[in-house]
Amino acid sequence: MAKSVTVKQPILRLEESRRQYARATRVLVGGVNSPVRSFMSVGGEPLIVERGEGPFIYDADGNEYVDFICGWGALILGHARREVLQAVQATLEKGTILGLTNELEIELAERIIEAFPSIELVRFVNSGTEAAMTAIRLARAYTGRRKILKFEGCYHGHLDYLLTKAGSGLATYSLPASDGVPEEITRDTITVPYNDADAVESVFKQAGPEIACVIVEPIAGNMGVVPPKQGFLEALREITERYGSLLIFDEVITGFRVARGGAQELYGVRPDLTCLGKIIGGGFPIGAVGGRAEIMKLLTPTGRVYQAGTFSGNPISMSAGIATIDLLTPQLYERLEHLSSTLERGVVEAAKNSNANILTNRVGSMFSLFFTDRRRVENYSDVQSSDRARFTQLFWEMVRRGVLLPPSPFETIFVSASHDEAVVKRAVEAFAEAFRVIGEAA
Ligand code: KE4
Repeated sequence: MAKSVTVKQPILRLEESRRQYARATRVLVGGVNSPVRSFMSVGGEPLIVERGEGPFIYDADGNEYVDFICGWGALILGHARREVLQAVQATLEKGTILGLTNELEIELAERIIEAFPSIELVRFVNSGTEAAMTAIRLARAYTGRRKILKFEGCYHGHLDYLLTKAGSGLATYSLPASDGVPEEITRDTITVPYNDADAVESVFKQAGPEIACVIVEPIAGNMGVVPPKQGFLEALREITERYGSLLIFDEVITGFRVARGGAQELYGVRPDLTCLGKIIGGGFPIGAVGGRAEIMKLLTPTGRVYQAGTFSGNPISMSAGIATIDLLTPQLYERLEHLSSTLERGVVEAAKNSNANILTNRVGSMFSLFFTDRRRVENYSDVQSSDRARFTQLFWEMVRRGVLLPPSPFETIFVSASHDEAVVKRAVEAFAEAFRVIGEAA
């Protein structure tokens, strides 16, 4: 049971953040444009940030933080990477939205197809939400079926029929579902525990011929990081094939993150459709859905599944995505692995030295820690049993020490290629002091 803790505000100077946040709340709902930024889940006022540079982010008071939010996973190269900015500046010289197809869209799509053998055709959209929405519409059209199976704690964006027992902001605010979504919209959405292939099998035994698709984060990143158990993804592949349903991998986080070809490269399981986002936009708004040509061709204009978007494939997002992907070399992934494993080892060591009971889950440069005595965290209920109050204490102790974790235990700590050994060492030292303070306060 979470112990109630008084959240001591950081000792940093935060007056300007406070002033700007007060102003923001007068014109923006909750003072934010996405709920997880409100810091409500960690019981305090949010930072207002001014700029980012490499692994650092600076708030309105000029405080410097080592950033582990990294644009919620979009910034695998870190903030303001020179090559990305130069590519965008060169594109801007030719205008902004051009309104018709531009070569940059072809270039980025070719890179995605080269990295993802399961993808034969791509459609760019402007967010991960749109990618998931389009993928599900395609699955329903292709199979002629209505039902969708998703997993507790997975988040695929804020589309009506997937806002059931979702992760990210819904988990943060303990919302089993969202208001404003009529019951008949989610009636066809079946939700089972993550990593539970038996539950999937039994649902398919009952309703398999009605199920259009299974949508899954192949490595969950919206309940903290929860990797797939051995054989889980293979089971989803086998079951969906057996019943003629489609398998959708939501790789909005994992695409180009855990490997150039995402989780499907790492685990060797090929979905029918893939959702992408974040990294492929290089820090600009983006989403994409890709898959087998026979499915993708159902989209307008070649098919009857309507989908459209004013800014889809816009040159700015395309050029930032191309510049980013062209820097994702095998050496870069080796460096990310080295930095991330160093960080994880340091955090585990620091916690042990302060008798803080934590468990870490990590896949490549996606990392989470949970305050729990459990030996494994494999699904949403395991995550929910962790001590959120302790996480809140840790979060603010780290802010005090100039290290910015995602403001929720249901998010992922991301390491970027701009983080170096010195920055990781600084973060580990901050973790060690924070665990000590928390331990003393216990
Ligand atoms: P967007 O619509 O926010 O671009 O993408 C939705 C989405 C889809 N699929 C996965 C696996 C995702 O993680 C996301 C969005 N991730 C959250 C953070 N966990 C975005 C941050 C936010 O909501 O502000």
